[in-house]
Amino acid sequence: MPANLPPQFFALLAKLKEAESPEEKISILEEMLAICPKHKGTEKVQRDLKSKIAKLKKQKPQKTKRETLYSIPKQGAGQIIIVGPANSGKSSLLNALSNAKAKLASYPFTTSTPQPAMMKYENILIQLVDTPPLTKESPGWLKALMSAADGLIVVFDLAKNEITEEIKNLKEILNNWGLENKKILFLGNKIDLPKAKENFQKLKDKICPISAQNKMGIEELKKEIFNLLEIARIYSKKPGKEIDFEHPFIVKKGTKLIKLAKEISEDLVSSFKYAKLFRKNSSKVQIVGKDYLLKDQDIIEIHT
Ligand SMILES: Nc1nc2c(ncn2[C@@H]2O[C@H](COP(=O)(O)OP(=O)(O)OP(=O)(O)O)[C@@H](O)[C@H]2O)c(=O)[nH]1
Ligand SMILES: [Mg+2]
Repeated sequence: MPANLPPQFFALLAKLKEAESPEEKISILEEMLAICPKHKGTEKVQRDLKSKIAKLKKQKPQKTKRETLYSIPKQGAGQIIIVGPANSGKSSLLNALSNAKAKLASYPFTTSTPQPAMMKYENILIQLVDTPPLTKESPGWLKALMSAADGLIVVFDLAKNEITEEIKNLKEILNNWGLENKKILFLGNKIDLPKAKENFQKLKDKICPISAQNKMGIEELKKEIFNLLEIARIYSKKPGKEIDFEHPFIVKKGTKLIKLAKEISEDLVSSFKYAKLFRKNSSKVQIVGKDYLLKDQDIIEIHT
């Protein structure tokens, strides 16, 4: 029985060859296993992947340093770190956006280690990481995690009396840590509370109101998170074949078509002649070249 592996599987295979650390290899292999279709034809592939993961896990040296212990390997289409003051609702937000069941409580430092979870946005998964409260005294691993991330969500408790002060303090930490130019979404949580509504009216800072508890603004937020990443989902089509809308390639918005061709297969770079560009729900077909800049939801059929 043919395995019918999706194109993203082969892109990950290429990435695996370049991966150096066991952690990176495990993360790629786990992603390959996750997207591998589950049927009889792929049983051997699945077995091989599982055995490679098990072998690498055994090989992994015992880590003692917190810095490395708390690094989270990236998964999915992008990694977003959720940060903010104590009790602002970071864990509640993680739970509202994903299937995670992070512990919530009205006392501070309920979360003491980073907790990753996957958020589904349409046909892709985006990794979110919940973290302990962010203060000037936060440990180095949190700064490292934030620096390496593709984007940040900063959550404030809008119902707090000192909200303006808290926003100012947090922005200061981001500046001091050299993170002010990262892609950041500022959120004001607990808008379900009257006090929060009152504070929000007076705020001058650009902040998006939500309620993690009542799920207000959560669906819109998922789209905002996707937009923050500035990525594009590209579907590769083979002449005469069905389009696989479930396994898009993920590239940075505006990536040149030839770069994607290289990711699909090195051979395509030299043999590339032109590509047909289709759009969902449109019968229009455009002919594009190597330098075409990819947009979200482009359907590409490469001709050699
Ligand atoms: N009214 C209201 N309460 C909320 C909302 N989101 C969270 N809470 C409450 O606020 C408290 C803190 O929520 P958490 O999600 O644990 O906050 P956190 O930021 O993860 O807290 P730490 O991990 O300690 O930093 C809990 O009692 C939650 O039930 C919200 O949207 N509205
Ligand atoms: Mg928490």
